[in-house]
Amino acid sequence: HKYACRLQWTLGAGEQRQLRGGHEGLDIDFATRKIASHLHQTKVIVQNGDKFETKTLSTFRNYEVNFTIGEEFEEQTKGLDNRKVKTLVVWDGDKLVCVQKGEKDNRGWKHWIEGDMLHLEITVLDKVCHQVFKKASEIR
Ligand code: YOG
Repeated sequence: HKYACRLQWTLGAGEQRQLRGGHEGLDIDFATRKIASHLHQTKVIVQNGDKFETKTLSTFRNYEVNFTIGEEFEEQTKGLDNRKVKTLVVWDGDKLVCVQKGEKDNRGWKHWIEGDMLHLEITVLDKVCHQVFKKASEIR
């Protein structure tokens, strides 16, 4: 994983599964859930060795978070559920695994790549949201 690259991925509205359950798990209000479940998102991931810059872009809201593998940091989920969590991202084989310690138990996400697809599994409590993004571009 020692390389620098920028990957951009797009998610179609039909490709997010069980998202509503996750939104409820995070106490997102009905109106926001309604909007969020129909969003097309773009995921931009810039990797430089152990350092990652991630952007989740949509017409409704954007979310950016940067992290270094193995270094716990305080994450403010601004514009999402607006909570403060202690976040740690590590590699588990070829999966990027994130644990977000805070008010909500069993919270985190996993990223992995299968061919031209970027998978994202977001978990909170007993809810799991699986999103599949298609590769849009690659700039090295
Ligand atoms: O991604 O943590 O990729 O590195 C998931 C939405 C919806 C706002 C966002 C805006 C969680 C209302 C994933 C969606 C639901 C719903 C576009 C962000 C919460 C609120 C931003 C994320 C990781 C992994 C960052």
